[in-house]
Amino acid sequence: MYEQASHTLLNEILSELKTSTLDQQLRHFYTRLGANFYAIHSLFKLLYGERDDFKQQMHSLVETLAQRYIERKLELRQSDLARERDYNWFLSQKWVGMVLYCDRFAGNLQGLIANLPYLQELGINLLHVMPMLDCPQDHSDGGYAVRDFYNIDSRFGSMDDLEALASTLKQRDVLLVLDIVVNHTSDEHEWAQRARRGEKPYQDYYFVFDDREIPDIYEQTMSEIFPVTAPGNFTWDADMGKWVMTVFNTYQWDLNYHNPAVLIEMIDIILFWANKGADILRLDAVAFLWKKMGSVCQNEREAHLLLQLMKDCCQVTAPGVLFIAEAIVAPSEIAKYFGEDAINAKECEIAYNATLMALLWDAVATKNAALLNQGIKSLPAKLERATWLNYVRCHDDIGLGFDDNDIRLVGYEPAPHRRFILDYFTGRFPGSLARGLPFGENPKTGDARISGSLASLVGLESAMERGDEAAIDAAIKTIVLLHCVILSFGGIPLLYYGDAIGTLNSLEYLAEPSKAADNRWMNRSHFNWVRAEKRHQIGTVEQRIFSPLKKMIALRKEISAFADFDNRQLLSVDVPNLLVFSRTDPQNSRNRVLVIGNFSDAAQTLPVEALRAHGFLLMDAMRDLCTGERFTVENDVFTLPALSCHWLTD
Ligand code: OTU
Repeated sequence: MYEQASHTLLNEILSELKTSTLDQQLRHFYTRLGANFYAIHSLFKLLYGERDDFKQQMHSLVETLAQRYIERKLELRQSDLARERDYNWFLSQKWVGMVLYCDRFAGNLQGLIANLPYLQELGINLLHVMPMLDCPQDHSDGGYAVRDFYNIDSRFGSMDDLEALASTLKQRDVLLVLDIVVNHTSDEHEWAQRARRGEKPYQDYYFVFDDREIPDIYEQTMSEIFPVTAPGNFTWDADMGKWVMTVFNTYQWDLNYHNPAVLIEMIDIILFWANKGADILRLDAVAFLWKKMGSVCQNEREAHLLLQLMKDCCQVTAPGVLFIAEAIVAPSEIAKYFGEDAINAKECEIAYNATLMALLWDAVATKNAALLNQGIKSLPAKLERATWLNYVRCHDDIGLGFDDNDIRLVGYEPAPHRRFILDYFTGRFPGSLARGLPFGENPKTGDARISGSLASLVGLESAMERGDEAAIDAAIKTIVLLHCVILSFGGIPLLYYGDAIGTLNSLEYLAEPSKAADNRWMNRSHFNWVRAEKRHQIGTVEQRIFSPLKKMIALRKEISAFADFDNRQLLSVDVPNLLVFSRTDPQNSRNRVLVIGNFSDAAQTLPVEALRAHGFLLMDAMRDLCTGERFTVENDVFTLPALSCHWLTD
């Protein structure tokens, strides 16, 4: 009955479309619409079925898909077809990513194009350029408070520059990742301006209330994201004379997806950027998409339905384009953003592995891998056609997003343990060389996160100041070790732009009033090209980081066991300082790599017996792929130097 209704509606929409777009080459569009329509219609009905204008909205959605398809360039359509045929293309080990701010890295988009050789020298072939859309000068949240979703901010260049970047990257086989800020707009966005002026249809794009009654109910269950700089979840707008929901900063208005017009606008924006040549779109703050009074307003079922809809719509118009879910949520929730069922409920093909990131930082502070091992064990299984974005550091703070239960399982108490991690990275813990700052400390909940650059957090800054060679060496080794793990774990490694040359905290932000209160800017420095030059000078700090990273990146691309096909096995070896896992080539099970990371600042021994139990025969010795040297067994033990990482094969 229902399927019949869906079919009739499809025919109705198609006949309308066909008359208006007769001459277009829409064969593939019709096939894909046919294949996805049932899902799109069902989801749309689940979310908006009760509305009188349901059918009209459905028409408008399909029209958007068709218009954006008509606009899609031939070369992008061809790439869609190729990716449909080779649908697991992004699971290959060949991809290695970097995320950067184009202005902070190279001035603007043209500067970025001119400086691509730096990335290519390192082996980067996936480039996430942080958001570049038009934002207010001051209230921009680093690009995440968008004023105009269809325009590049003049600070970065023009649309032509962006298109030039996209085509240059394409020629060089480098993937382009762009941001879509799906959850909110700037309060200077046209929709917000019109809402302010009292236009009801635009007030319906947001959550606006005359008084505190409903906001108070919402706030009983919602958490605060920026408790220091933007406490609460609502902001009084004096011009409008109403309260508006602002989960993040006070100038970021949350979009109301209870209104289908908002969803259709956002799908149009997604497809617009897909048509500009983005290979992958990073969907910001996806966990927050659906607000429901009485709930935490995160990870709601409807947020998943919205993402499924976005994905299905993208499948119709731009099927080659992938989504990254930016959902920095509990480990058990993250994998749900891949979709919970491979056929019916696809969402994002890629998700930030925020769990691994946090666990790695735990291992750095504790100098052992107990919680890291436990947390990896608890990582939920993911879909086959899905992969992690593995990262050490990014533009945001570090949330201690591991599971309390895992913390207990390794013998710590959650609250004091988190406190220790925070103290360690903010340098309050005796002996710690870390130079981070607490971010988002919330006295009501006791929560806090950490800001700071990778190099400063692992102690490089303090070590250099003291001229302490041993500490400098340990910091460099830690940086290499962390990258060694993300390069071999399974998934796409994503490097942060200054990390390959050991960029320290930057305090420039303190001089800018609009940034001074947000210490995440500590870790968003202007790329130092003078220091970058030193990467070629043997013995410099820069060279001691850059060279091994470059070498591991090149190696990773050659190791087919590092492709992500559910081919990682965590090996428990009973040495708490070590992380040990094996990666097996899905095509040839004899082709295996053993990854061993030692998080201790002392050498550790690993009894070979522990590896034999996992089928590594170690007849002779193993070869370390990174050094090319034999890794020999003496007295039945392997000796792992302090803070070392190894990729071994038999
Ligand atoms: C994202 O962040 C962006 O990465 C931040 O830079 C933005 O400020 C924010 O959205 C608002 O656009 O929403 O799902 O712990 O991890 O704010 C996670 C803070 C997000 C960030 C969180 C994150």
